Amino acid sequence: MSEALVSVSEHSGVVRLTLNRPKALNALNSELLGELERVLDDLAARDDLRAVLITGAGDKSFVAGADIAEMRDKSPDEARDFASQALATFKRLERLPVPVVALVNGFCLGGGCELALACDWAVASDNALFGQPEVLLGVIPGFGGTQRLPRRIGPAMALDLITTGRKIDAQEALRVGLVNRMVPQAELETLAEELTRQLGANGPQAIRAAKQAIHAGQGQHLDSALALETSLFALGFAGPEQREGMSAFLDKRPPDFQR
Ligand code: CO8
Repeated sequence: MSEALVSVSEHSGVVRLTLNRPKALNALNSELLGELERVLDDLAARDDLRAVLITGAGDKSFVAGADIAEMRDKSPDEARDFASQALATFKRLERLPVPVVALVNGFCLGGGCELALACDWAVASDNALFGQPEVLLGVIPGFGGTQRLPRRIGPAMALDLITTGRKIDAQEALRVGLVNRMVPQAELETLAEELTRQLGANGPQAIRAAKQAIHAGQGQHLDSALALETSLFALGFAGPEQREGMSAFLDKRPPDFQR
């Protein structure tokens, strides 16, 4: 049997997805995207899911882009279908009700950068390299880059990266807000374990509500977004999680949130 293109492991409800085509630097082809889509559908149906971490196999690359060999001979209609498949898959990731974190461990280019942008946030090893080099191939980003990149780092910086196709290192990615944290490559695994521990231990309903409030609120007027926060905040007092969290504080013990 051939090896899975998306490997899945799990600890305390925190699922780690590893994109597994290291010989092609984990480039995204339609087979891998199809597998990712199926895995995400399974995850979306779970109410015990706490968080998702997504990374690339090997120590050289997160994802080096969409698969150029698969794309080269496509007609416009086939190119549209390929882009639509990726956009739909990334939407599934974005719409998971739990935090999704990209663990960027090397090349994060083109469709790889667009995948990281569909995650809630990204952390990177110091060898990571980011860019949208599509113009060097005679196309524009087609997996969401022209829309999610300016929303994350501002239109001027997005235009700089997309029109020059230049690559930036993890330090610059940190400075412009493309990644939240950067660690030496040897410490990325420790950071992943720390994130797994934190996201697996904190109040699961509170974490889901926080993601819902932030995502839904972005597209709203501040007044209605604040009203949404108030509703979700109050709803938190309807379940056992708030009582456990506050009782644990007052009892001077760690909280034990039921899964
Ligand atoms: N697609 C297919 N294969 C790839 C890709 C890719 N994106 N990137 C690397 N590979 C393969 C190489 O062909 C090579 O294969 P082989 O060993 O069989 O020759 C193997 O991975 C290793 O790559 P290199 O030998 O090139 O490794 P280096 O360390 O010398 O270089 C780089 C690493 C700098 C990452 C280099 O491989 C590179 O520049 N890759 C392409 C990066 C790129 O341009 N990415 C953007 C792709 S376009 C895109 O993502 C647009 C999405 C929108 C699509 C719209 C839908 C139609």
